[in-house]
Amino acid sequence: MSFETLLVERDGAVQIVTFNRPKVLNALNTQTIHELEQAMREAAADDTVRAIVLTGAGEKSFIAGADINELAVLSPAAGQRHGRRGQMVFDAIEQLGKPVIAAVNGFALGGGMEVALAADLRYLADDAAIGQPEIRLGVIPGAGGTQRLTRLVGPGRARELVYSGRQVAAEEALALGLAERVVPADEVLEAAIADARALANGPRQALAAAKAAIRAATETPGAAGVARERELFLALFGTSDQREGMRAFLEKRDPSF
Ligand code: CO8
Repeated sequence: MSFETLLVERDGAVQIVTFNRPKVLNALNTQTIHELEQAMREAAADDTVRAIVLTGAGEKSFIAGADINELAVLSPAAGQRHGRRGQMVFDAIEQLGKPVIAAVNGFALGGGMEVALAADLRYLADDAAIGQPEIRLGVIPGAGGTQRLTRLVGPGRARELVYSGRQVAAEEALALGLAERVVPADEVLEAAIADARALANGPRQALAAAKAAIRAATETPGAAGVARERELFLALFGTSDQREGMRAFLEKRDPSF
């Protein structure tokens, strides 16, 4: 399917999804959320897609948040629907059984930071700025931000960031655990694609299980998380990934997944 607010391209087994409204710094409107939902559904269903990279069009911004022109005029009921939809779509990114890397090429603010938080890994351009400025608009992060941010950086830091609404520069984001890599701005997309390619060549079932197990650790307290890990771990025995991975080790060769 073709989209108006997203650009969806392929690099082998890597799907590259570019938020494409550069005139408004790729702000998310209702159409973008609908299209993202569709793009994630298609990526989930397509076995030839093994990893996904999310990025923003232009050099200035990943996503500067929800489209404030639209948000400002939403009725309370429409606002609730929009927020719920955003939550569902970002949950779908987090729950996709394939690795997702956010190549954050500039501003990732509000709903834009929430998209990045829903990805597995965040690679930030060295001039990127990430933040949850909603408090300054009289609201709070409404698409998973309070939950995912708290899980990533802990409640104290999450409070400081959400209460202040300040922008965090790339190096600080790295130190806080909000970013996995900081890369020169003109290399961030290529770095994300290169690592996504490596993941795409990895063991599909084991990566999906690792993603689900780590999510269980952040979402499920104590014993239930350990039980979920055990379930996912045991379910890998007998899969082609497990058989090939262990056979290759014993045969002293590289695995072919
Ligand atoms: N919505 C609509 N338009 C925007 C947005 C936005 N979020 N951000 C930037 N734009 C527009 C500007 O209005 C401007 O348009 P124009 O050229 O017509 O005046 C154009 O993009 C360029 O922006 P600036 O001139 O402002 O560029 P600067 O470099 O001066 O500043 C900033 C860049 C700092 C990013 C600034 O644009 C800014 O502060 N933007 C708003 C950031 C923000 O507050 N984001 C949070 C929005 S609220 C939110 O995301 C809640 C999410 C709720 C869940 C959503 C589920 C989908």
